[in-house]
Amino acid sequence: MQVIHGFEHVPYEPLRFEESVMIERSQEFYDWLEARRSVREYSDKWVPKEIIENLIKAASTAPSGAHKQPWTFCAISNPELKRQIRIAAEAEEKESYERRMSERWKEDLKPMATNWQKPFLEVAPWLIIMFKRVYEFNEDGSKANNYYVNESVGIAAGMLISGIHRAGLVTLTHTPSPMNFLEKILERPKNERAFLLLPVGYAAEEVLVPNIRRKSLEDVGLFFE
Ligand code: IYR
Repeated sequence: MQVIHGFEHVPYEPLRFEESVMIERSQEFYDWLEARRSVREYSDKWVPKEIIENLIKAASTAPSGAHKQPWTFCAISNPELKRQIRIAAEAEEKESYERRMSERWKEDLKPMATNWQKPFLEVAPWLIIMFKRVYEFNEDGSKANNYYVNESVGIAAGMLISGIHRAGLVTLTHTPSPMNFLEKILERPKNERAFLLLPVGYAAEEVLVPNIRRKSLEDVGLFFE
């Protein structure tokens, strides 16, 4: 144990593999993530709470600015709360689709076949709502800083989505806009802002997803060797 700038540091043993094993593992990881799809139609089949707890714990291992972990995950299975969330989300979405979104935006969304109706908010057994904590409260009520909050919560969201896929469940990144109704319904403190809503469950039988392709490595990766 060593003390650096007055803080304890301990040895860390990262996982290490042969190069050939790393190639295999990274290829497998890609194949496995490539098989993920966003799903909009859900079964109402129950998902045990323990799975959701593990997924939240896993997402909360994300790196964050100054290790402040500026997130709260609200996991909702309560049917009355899910109903309230659906009603409020659909009211916002209806307004968005009918008035707020540009024609160009709606044109871009055509492959997703979305509309203002969000039945998955009641059908999926769980909704996980991620809140970002834009600051913290000290014990005396004064404010303490968090850092790189959007980056930190975004990384945690990616890890949560991957975890849901790994568990054999499906999700969707739903961003009703504005989302502040979630802060009200869930009675969140003033320092929390809704970031992302993820329905979690099994896909409905015979679910369809848009026939879209991901960009290739050549499109997204540039190598400067
Ligand atoms: N929030 C709306 C619209 C929407 C926007 C984008 I960008 C999408 O990729 C999908 C939907 C909705 O959830 O329907």
